[in-house]
Parts: sequence; structure tokens; C-alpha cells
Amino acid sequence: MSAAPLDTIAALATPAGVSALALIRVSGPACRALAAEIFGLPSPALPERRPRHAVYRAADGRELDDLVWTFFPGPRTATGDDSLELTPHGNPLLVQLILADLFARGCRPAEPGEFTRRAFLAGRIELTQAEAVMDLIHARSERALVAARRQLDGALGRHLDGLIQQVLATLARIEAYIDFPDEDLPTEDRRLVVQGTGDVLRGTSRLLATHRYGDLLREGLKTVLLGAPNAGKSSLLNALVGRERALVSPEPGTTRDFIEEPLQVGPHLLRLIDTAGLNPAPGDIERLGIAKTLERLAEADLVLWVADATTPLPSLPADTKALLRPDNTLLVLNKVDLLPDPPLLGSLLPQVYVSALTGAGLEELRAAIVRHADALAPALAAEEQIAVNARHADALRRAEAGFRSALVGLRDEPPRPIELVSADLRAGLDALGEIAGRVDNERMLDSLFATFCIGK
Ligand SMILES: Nc1nc2c(ncn2[C@@H]2O[C@H](COP(=O)(O)OP(=O)(O)O)[C@@H](O)[C@H]2O)c(=O)[nH]1
Ligand SMILES: [Mg+2]
Repeated sequence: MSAAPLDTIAALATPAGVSALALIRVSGPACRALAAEIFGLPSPALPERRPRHAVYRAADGRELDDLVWTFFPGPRTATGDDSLELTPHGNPLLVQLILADLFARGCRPAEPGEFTRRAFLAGRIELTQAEAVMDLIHARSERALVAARRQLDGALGRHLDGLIQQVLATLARIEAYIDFPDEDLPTEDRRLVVQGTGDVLRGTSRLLATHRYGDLLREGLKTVLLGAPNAGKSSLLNALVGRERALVSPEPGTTRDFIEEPLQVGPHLLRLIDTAGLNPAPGDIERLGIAKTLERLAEADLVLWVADATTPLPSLPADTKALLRPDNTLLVLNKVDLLPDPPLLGSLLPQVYVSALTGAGLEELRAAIVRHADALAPALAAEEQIAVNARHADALRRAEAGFRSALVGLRDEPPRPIELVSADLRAGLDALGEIAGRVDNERMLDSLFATFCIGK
């Protein structure tokens, strides 16, 4: 993408479809002239940052709509450039006519994420904040919203800045000696360099550890429904998500493939996974399903072991049982509608009685799920509310490797040449810089912003 002069870009920022209102964003140097032309005002006298009600008149003179428009002069705008926002009525045909008119007047359609990319290139936000915009739009739980807002606020960037300053301070201490190959690092300096490197290594590892939390926030807690055929796993999934998502049948062994549904429980997002029943005497296809169930089980964050409360608790294969612990499993005793008094079971697992049929006990089940999820994805204190994504984690791993290697070099006997230690620290520093986007990497930017939506 060329730097200057900038094109003026335009796109619909709201979903395509019928709605009360739609929002069209325009950004770039032509905005002032465009607004003046369309609304028939002298361009120096354009109202700034104040919404105006006016008729949108197309270049060929047609009146397209009565709408509200606002002109925002740069550089104090989202993108850093002059911007124009139009709020026409939410008719898709009307939106198309207005966009076509804007294009006829010289604007070009914005690429996905281009507004945010411009904000980044103009230095209005750093890369972690651009990503947070995406996270915020796509957040599917309250916890994910909170984390995205923190990142948008620059929390991760500030945290990284702190680490980067520490690395620079440590490097400065070393590099004074690089030009004097005969001199060894004085003992006191060496001690401080070891300490500084250890500190950044620990800081980097701590940040990397928030990746798991980030995964839980963005992807949801992998929650596996496990149990014998006909225990009511699919019925329970349907009851929890509130619609007939999975096939329910009195014939055992109906669920052979996996059904996965997002589910919000309290402030958490779950990925609820229905599985093939653990049939002790399965057919061939069922056997495949069961093998896959065990794979899913091994990577589950939470297991809902569904059992028919009207029959004795089935025994599980030893390798399955070993994966079920009180901290990752809830025993869900289903079909209590068929029992006058639910039996008390001597299981070590926390248990909840429900009826997928009548909905009895589902609130208790939700509360128990929230308790489990709280333990896995705790509400962190605001200053710790950081959850790095896969891209950050990749860079942090490389940074970690650099700092670790530097530390090993410093402790080597005889000590490794100080230039090599310095090179390791620099590699770590570059990896940290990449996260905030402080490196020139067009390809990385292209792939990152391509995942954005148009109009963002
Ligand atoms: N009475 C009663 N029947 C249920 C309940 N939950 C499921 N069932 C029935 O049990 C059978 C098996 O249910 P399904 O959800 O397919 O079980 P799955 O094999 O574990 O997925 C179906 O006939 C359901 O209607 C319940 O809470 N009460
Ligand atoms: Mg089923």
C-alpha cells in the first residue's frame, strides 16, 4: 500500500441489510471537499465535529436521502485523516446508491481493516490496540469484552514498553564494553546485567503465560459432554443452548460426529461439545466416534459427565476415569423427572441433578459451570487483565528464547563473549518490538488486517 498521497476511502460500517439506520465511513484528504459539494456548503465554513441534518444530493442532482452527517477534521480522528460519517436510513439499496455516488466522486472502497490500519500507520494506535478493536467486535463473553477493552486502552503496550526499557538499560550496560574487547565486564556490572536479564526473562514468561487465558477468552472453554449412550447428552446440549441443535433419539448411539456450540454461561464463553456415547459394546462407526471422544476429553477444559439418574452409575474405562477430576468434571445426573427422590451417589466428583426434558436443575448446573470457569479464567485485577493472542505468544516465545540464551551465556564458564550476549538480548528486544508493531513488516500487517471486517 503506498504511503502518500492517501486515497479517500469509503465503506459501510454497519451490517449489510435492513436496519433503522446505517453508518457510512469516509476517510482521507477529500472529505472536506466532498462534504462541501454534497451538502452545498462553502468548504471553509464546514461545521466540525457537529452532526448536521441535510439532504444528500448525488453528483447527478438526485436527492438520495435525508440524513445526518458529521465532519471530523484530522489529525484528531480515528484514522488521523479528515473523516466524514453519514447516517442514512438503513436501506441496503439506498446505502448502495450513496456508496456508488461517493465512488463516482473519487473515493475508493475501503479494504478490510483499512480504517484501523490507517490509524496504526498514523501512529494513533499501536498494533496491539488495532488487534483489540477486532477482539472487542468479536468478543462473545463479558470477560472477553473486559480484556479487549483493557488492551484497547493500551495495557499490553504499556506492559511491553516497561520490558523494552529494561532490556535497553541492560544492553546499555553491556555495550559500553563491546568496543574494548580486552576488558571483561566488571563484576558489579556483570551482576546487574544478570539480574536485569533475569527480570526481563521472568516478565516475558509471565506475559506468555496469559496466552492460555487469552485462548479461553477468545475460543471459549472446551467443554465436553461425556457419558453412556442415551444418558441425555444431546438433550442437555439442546436444553442449554435453548434450541434443537443436536439430534435426540431413544435409539442409543445416534451422535457419532461432534457437534460444537458456543454457549454463554454467566460472564464466560463455553464451546460445548457433544460426543459419541461411551458404549461398552460399540459397532464399528461408533468405535471411531468413541476414540475421538477420548481425544476431545484429553484436551477438555471442563467435562460434563452426563449419567442417567434412574440407573446405577456406569463404570468408566480406567483411562477415561483417570482424566476426570473434581476440578475439571461435573457429574450431571439427568432424567430426575423420572424419579421421586434423586439417589445420593458416593462419587467424589461434584454433582448436579437435572432434567434436560423439563429444565429442572439447569440453573444449578449453570451456577456450577460458572464456579468451574471462574477457577479456570478468574476475574483478574485490572492491572493484570492482559490476555495475549497467538501472534503475541509467538513473538514472546522468541523473546524468551533470546533472553534465556543471554542468561546462559552470562553464566557460562568461561563467560561467553559479551557481543554474543548482546546479540541475544537484541533478538529478544526485536521480538518484543514486533508485538507493538515497531518493526517494518508489510507482510505481517497485510495478513493481520486482512482478518478485519470492511468498514473497520
Ligand atoms: N424423561 C427424560 N428423558 C430424557 C431426558 N433427557 C433425555 N431423555 C431421553 O433420553 C433419550 C436419549 O436422549 P439423547 O439426548 O439422545 O441421549 P444421548 O445419547 O446421551 O445424546 C431420548 O429419548 C430423550 O428424549 C430427561 O431429562 N428426562
Ligand atoms: Mg447424543
